[in-house]
Amino acid sequence: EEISNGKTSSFSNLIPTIKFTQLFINGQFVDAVSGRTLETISPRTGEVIARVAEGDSVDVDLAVAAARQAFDHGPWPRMSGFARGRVLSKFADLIDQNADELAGLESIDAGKLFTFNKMADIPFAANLLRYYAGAADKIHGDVLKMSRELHGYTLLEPIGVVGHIIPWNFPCTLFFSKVAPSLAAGCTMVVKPAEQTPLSALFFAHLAREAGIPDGVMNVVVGYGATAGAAISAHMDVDKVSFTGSTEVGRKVMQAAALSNLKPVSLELGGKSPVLIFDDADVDKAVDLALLAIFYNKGEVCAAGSRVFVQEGIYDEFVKKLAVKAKEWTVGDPLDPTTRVGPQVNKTQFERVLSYIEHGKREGATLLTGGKPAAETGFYIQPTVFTDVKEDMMISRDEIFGPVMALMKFKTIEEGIKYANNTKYGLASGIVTKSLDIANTVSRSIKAGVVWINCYHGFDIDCPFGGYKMSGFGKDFGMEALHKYLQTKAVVTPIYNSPW
Ligand code: TXE
Repeated sequence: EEISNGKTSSFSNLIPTIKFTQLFINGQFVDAVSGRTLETISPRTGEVIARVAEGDSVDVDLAVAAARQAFDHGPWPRMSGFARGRVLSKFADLIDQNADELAGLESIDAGKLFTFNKMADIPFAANLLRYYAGAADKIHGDVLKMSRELHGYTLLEPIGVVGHIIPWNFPCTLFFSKVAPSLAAGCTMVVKPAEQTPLSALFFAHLAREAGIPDGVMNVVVGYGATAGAAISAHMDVDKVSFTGSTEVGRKVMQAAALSNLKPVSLELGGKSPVLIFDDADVDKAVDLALLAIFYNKGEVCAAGSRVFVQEGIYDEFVKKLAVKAKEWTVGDPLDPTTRVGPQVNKTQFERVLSYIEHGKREGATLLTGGKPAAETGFYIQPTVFTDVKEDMMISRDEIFGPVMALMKFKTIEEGIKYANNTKYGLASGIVTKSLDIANTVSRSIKAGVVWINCYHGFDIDCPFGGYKMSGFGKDFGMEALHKYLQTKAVVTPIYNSPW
């Protein structure tokens, strides 16, 4: 059967051949036991680009068994941290060497910008591996100050078999934000990429094998959430689940963990992050920042600055300039280096975002720019800005996960803080001001896992990222992420020959 990869594009030379479409279990690419496949569809064209093996609970069982064997009896948790680090460094080099192919896969599968991805996401993934490679031989416990004649120390041991459940908006970065620290810790794992974007994860499986990661250590099972994903979170032999996705599914993952073996979970969930722009801000810079906050990665970012609050003194000027500058965010083929906004990941998300836009209109918000699909084919939406948004409107409460900004006005600092915190979420936030007093006060008052002052999307490898409130708990990135995959064992022995 003919599979179109949208090769009609003028950038078709950037489209890679798809080499890996099977599950990766115990070091081998294999079909699903059921023999079933699922279609992965290009958001650029709406066409099927590949059929990929569709794993379910039976395949998860096989992958968990392989990971269990590799953890209990294999070399990975037993080798020195230094030796594991060397393998991770090699894995990182292989990612760099395959940057073009990986960026191409991410463009056709997830609609991500080729040029940006090659310059940012792919090197970031490689550097995540290098960061944790450097940490792998520095994992150690403490010597304890015991109050009696006892000698005590702690060991930090790998937690065991980890299940990683990954969404489709950053298939590469989020894969390595979880896989890299857990590999460094000495864990083994089953990774389930999102069913919408399985291609890069399978390519990573191939590179892991090339790098020398032993069989069974890193298994990749493609499949749907309700089958493969649910099987991971309910599995009696999975020791920890790290999940990124919707708040709704996060709740299910935690429930499944509680009802099975009480495995610890970490959840990185949705957001409705505020950007507060104060009267003393440079308006042009503030406009650019607000546009980046919401339109970066077509608004499919958990940390997107989707609620923008502008203080009344500069509000009118801000809105005027925003309407002009929003047009600089050109929508188009993600393979085209001049494109700034690619297509939404799939038809479901495309329709969901459009239905929120309709809600916004019906609820009485004013459409400043955008508001419609941006092309005949593919899942493109015009960057959209609503003004006159009220706090109780759906477009200011729900995570839309698309290029839709809700703009509001505020008077005092206290009012700004109150608006910013009026959400069930608490993932990220931004402040634009020249005043150190305002920056300090507001950053301590906002209930969110990160506050970006005079910048937005300031992610970095050493900077812990994760939510407050219903945006979840547990951090990705930084040394905190490594500790999610370790557990502490206390070892105690008497100094003198006493039974206690
Ligand atoms: O997410 P899901 P969806 C938000 C965003 C988006 C909405 C819906 O608002 O519009 O969620 O997206 C797996 N047990 N975010 O439906 O379903 C699924 O297969 C175990 C924010 O795509 O949460 C995929 O691998 N796993 C977010 C992963 O969960 C299950 C990124 C995420 O998919 C499962 C994505 C189950 N019962 C969406 N059901 C962020 N925080 O960045 C699904 N999955």
